[in-house]
Amino acid sequence: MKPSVSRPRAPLIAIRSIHAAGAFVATAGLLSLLAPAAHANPPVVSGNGWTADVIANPAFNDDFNGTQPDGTGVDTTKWNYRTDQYKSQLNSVQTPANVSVANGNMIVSLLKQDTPNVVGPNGTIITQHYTGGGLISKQRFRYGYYETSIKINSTPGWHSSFWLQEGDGSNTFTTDRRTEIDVFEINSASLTKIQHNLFKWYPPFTGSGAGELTTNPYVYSGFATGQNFSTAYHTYGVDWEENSITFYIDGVAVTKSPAPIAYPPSADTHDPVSIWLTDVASGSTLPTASADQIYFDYVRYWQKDYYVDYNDAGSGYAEPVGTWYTSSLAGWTKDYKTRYATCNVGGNVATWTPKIQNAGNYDVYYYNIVNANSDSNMALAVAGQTTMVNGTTGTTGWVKVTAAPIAVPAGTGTTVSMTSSGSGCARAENVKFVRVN
Ligand SMILES: [Ca+2]
Ligand SMILES: [Ca+2]
Repeated sequence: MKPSVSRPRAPLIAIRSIHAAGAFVATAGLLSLLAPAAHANPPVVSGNGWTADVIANPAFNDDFNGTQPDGTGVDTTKWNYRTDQYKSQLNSVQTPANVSVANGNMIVSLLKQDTPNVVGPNGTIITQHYTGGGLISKQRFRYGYYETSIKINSTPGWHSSFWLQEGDGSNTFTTDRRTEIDVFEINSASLTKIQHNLFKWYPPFTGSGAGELTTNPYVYSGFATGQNFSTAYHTYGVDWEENSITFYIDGVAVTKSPAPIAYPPSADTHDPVSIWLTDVASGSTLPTASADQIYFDYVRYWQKDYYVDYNDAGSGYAEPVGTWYTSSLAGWTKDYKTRYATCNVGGNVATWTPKIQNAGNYDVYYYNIVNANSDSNMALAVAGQTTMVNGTTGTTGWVKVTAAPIAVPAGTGTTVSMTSSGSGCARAENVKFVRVN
């Protein structure tokens, strides 16, 4: 259950206005438009773990201050470039040359510029007449609060977006993508309209758009904000929790009622996703200007809870003792299965070790896969406490294995260890550390 949501705090950050001024006073003289957008921290809900230390320490951050002494240069340790050339509805080729960093902004240039010899529909060779671009984070993330501040381009024909999906930018429609969260999409032919989406993708990917389920969890277009998003910076955010999603504009929740959107892991894969900051020529309206630009002031991701799922490569899950197999029993998220050790053998061990960014007090949960032949007496040990869990009764789901919140240091010093009893099949899937205070 989620406590009732209070409005997120929106303190003004001094450095934010400096960047905005630096970017635009010199180039456009639009001083009257430079009032900095409110900088919204993660949505503060009393007691839900968004503590001051977590808010002060984003898990991912780029202020776009450059890698060079003059403040230019994309930090390619953090980012891949979007470089796709064609898909349905895509009218531009994306190039690294269109992406730059200057004056505290990441800038995507949108150009009327021919690219010949592009492989188009059904293998035909076409010429694309526009170029766009964007950045895709090399790191992937899951639950938490994501936010960027953007001044949208003003001329029609372009599709700007801050979105979350698997992929490295070379192909928008990768075959291993599943979860897509569009924090916003703006078609610059309609600069007062904004769209938010959750999409679920599943194989087979036989063509552009194929594989998308017809019933998407959430698509909403056209928030009537009464403002033109291209005239000033605005912040766009999403709070992705295990069971829900809330979208924000300028720190205000804008999710269509009822909010937040129910989005449980039983309904989708909830795969870790990369952050995409992109602008491309797309749709039926072709660009009318020969050049335009979009400005991204910063992007941040805050994390308060930690999940160690065996499906996530490098998550910290291990099977140090015994022989383990993949089970046909469903797991924590849709479509993924679980693990089990040789049945009726005691002493099999699975471990989960999160990489904790911020020391604090956490509740720890084990995902219990209930089945008639599961282990009836698994020992879940963490931080000197051991809790016995029965896998034969009740409902598959989270079981708290800490009587009270435990103090967890930063780093990888805290491990949850599960040991089989010898009665039934011990099962392993996921453990979570939920920040309490
Ligand atoms: Ca900046
Ligand atoms: Ca899993």
